[in-house]
Amino acid sequence: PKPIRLVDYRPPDWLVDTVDLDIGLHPTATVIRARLGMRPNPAGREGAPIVLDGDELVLKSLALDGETLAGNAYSVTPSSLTLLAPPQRALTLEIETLLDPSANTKLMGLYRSSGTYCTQCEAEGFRRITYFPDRPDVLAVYTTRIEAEREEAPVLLGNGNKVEEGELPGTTRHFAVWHDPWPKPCYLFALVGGRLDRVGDRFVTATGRDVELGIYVEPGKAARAGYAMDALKRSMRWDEEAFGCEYDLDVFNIVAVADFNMGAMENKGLNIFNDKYVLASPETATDNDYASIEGIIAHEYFHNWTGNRITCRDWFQLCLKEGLTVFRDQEFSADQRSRPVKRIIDVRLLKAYQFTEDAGPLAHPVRPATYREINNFYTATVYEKGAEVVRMLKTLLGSEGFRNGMDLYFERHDGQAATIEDFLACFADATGTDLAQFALWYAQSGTPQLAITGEWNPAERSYRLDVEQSVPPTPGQPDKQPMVIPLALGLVGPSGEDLPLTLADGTSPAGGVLTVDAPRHSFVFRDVAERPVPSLNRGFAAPVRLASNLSSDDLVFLARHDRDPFNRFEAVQTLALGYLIEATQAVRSGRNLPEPAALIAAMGASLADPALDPAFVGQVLTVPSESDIAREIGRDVDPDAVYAARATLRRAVGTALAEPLAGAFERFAAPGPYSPDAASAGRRTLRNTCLSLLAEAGAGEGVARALGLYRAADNMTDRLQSLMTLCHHAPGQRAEVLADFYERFRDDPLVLDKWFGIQSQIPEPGTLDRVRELTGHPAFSLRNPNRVRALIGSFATGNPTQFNRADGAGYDFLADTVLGLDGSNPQLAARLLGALKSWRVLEEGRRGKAEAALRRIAGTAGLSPDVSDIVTRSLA
Ligand code: HT7
Ligand code: ZN
Repeated sequence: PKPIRLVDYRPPDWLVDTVDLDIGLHPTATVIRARLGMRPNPAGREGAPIVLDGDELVLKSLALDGETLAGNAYSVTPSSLTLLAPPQRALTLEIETLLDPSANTKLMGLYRSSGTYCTQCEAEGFRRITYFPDRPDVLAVYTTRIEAEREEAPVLLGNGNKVEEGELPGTTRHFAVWHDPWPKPCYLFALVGGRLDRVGDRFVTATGRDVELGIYVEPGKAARAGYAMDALKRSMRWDEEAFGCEYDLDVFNIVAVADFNMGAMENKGLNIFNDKYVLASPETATDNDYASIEGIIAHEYFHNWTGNRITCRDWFQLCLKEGLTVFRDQEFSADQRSRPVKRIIDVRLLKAYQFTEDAGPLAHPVRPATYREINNFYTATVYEKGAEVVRMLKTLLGSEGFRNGMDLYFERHDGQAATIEDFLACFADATGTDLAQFALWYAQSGTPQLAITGEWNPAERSYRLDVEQSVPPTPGQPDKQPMVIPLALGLVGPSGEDLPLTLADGTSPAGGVLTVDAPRHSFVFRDVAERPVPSLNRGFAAPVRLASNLSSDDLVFLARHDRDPFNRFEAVQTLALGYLIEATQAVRSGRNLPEPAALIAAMGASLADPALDPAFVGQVLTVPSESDIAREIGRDVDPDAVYAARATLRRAVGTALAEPLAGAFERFAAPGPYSPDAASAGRRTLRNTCLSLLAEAGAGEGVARALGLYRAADNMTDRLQSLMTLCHHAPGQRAEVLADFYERFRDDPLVLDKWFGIQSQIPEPGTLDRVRELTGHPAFSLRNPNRVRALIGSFATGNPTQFNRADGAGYDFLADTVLGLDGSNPQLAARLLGALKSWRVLEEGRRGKAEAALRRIAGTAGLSPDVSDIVTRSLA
């Protein structure tokens, strides 16, 4: 297909004001009758035909203002229905289509998940239900009548409020009618029909509106929806308090389904979720699962204002709703939990996924200028970097300026389909700030680099910071302009206190934030009597790569004294990365590995500091991942050498700190029954991190302790972490504990996913064979995306040595899987293929094998647009 370009945007020629749907659910022959109230768009082309999108539809009938249309009045292609010469006035179009939801394996449009009828319309799934102008700038009011066998689908749900329901006399069928008063684009349409259990609650909004809340799950699973409901109510209250956003319908429903391509979907008043992000009990969900549920429930709920009430003009503006809503969910979780730890976790993810994407062939701007397949742009760049851009706006404008800009955005654009320009104009107008250069964050891809040199001048009692910025070339963007980068910093004095920041002209940077907007700056601070250590990019205020002249001693100092917790953590990570890069080189050249004494001392100091939050210490003790190290090395990467260096460091830490690690493991044992709160989860993170280091080092009875923890565990966090530790460091015990785990949870799909995932991540030569064998396990299915991601996705992204086997067998396996999956679920296939995006950083031998696997895919006939787009860009 031809690329779609942002510059070619044209308003729609025809608008749809009302959509009345009458849907007769049937497993293989669902009938959709759509009545569209349409009119010519004054902003469109005069006399234009009506062109509607369609995909895999069977057209049964078509009528205009009640009259069946003659065959020569319209034309149908596999992707469109065109009324060639419609009257240029308001009109009603009636379209009848026929679908087979059971055959819909793409999980887009109307499909069945474990027998439940459900829909997924973002981005372009509504055209798989009926012919429609499937673009987000066509907003309509929907009324949906759903009819089904009562036995098969006693629960019938739609967008908005339920206005009618009843039986069909003399039949076994029943119906419900839902009306959504808020105009919306068709990607927010949803319906559900099935045999589901319900957990109910209510919420009274700030202005006293009573909202009925429902979470619908597979029969027998209602007891596991309590945490999601609690998270929902907390989200609703938080959005009122933090952003003044109140819910606007009488009902808010969530439905959990087992087969879902992504995490969840924010359909108006009827969110549909991957059940992984709804269902939780102490025995089946880890602390991370609980945190994800809280974050995703909040994210989808927050879309009600940022995405639904104000939507996107076109799909290039995806970050308008996604980046902003990720920022909002991150802030929510930071308020519910530890803010510093939440920031550390978010930055780890940002670096792992977005920095990697930005450094490879799939790099694209936060707002892309062109795409071939929009499904491939639900990326870490659009979501996570998009959120960082919003965070920078807040840093630059201050809390009050940011809130004023948001208030103006809600006021000015409610009910509209907006653009990034509209969004930025609200902040510019609310604060009187020129944001023209800042807007480059949306247009230029690549992670900016800051090179910073600091020098203290004792004679002049001044401190100078020389700052240079550059943005690396990325696909289609060889040359870049300088960005606006908020540089949050402090100068930490010898006794650990922040020195006053006074620039040479006597002013102080507001909030300790310097604005870097030119290729080079020199900032001189005066009245600096003693040599400070600069704490740079505090809180990771800007998503940049930083190189500075800080010494190892400076980093150790910051790790102990910086009042910014993020930078205390980051100082240890920087020390660790420096060591790991050197150690990787030493492994490759057969030299002795360096001594990580300073790093171990810094980690030991954190472990010994009773004032620190255990969750924070757990993060400090978590050394950078193999992928982090590979990304920092950036070229000619040998994943085996990276693994060896990292394992050596972990062994050194486990050996040197055996006593305090074992002490912390004992000290932070749970005082009572399991609770998913952040403080309790933090204690478990720390204990399990200690355990894993001890087991790696063969010290402090790590393996015996892990076995004890596995057997006694009353919760999934401890059970899974100890299982992983045993699988990695106690091969003798592996078979027994894996079998035990399987027997305990064989009937629980979400937990079985964890069992598949753990095995695929064992860093041993036998793992690929094991993964292949597991694809033949009776519980494995290519039809369930969670299962595919658990086994094959975790192998490709969570097992660097085995996926990147020197013989290329890991790449071949992935290529076979992608090709095997492409026909049934192209979206999932394309996502899996993303695991090969960093192939160019590999050493020559592996690089050649990865390229061969990509070329084999590229040379296969009949690829989906999804896979074809990823493979083409990966090889470009
Ligand atoms: N807005 C939702 C995106 C989504 C999606 C996109 C393409 C294909 C399937 C999908 N399911 C959900 C989710 C979100 O970001 O909130
Ligand atoms: Zn979203």
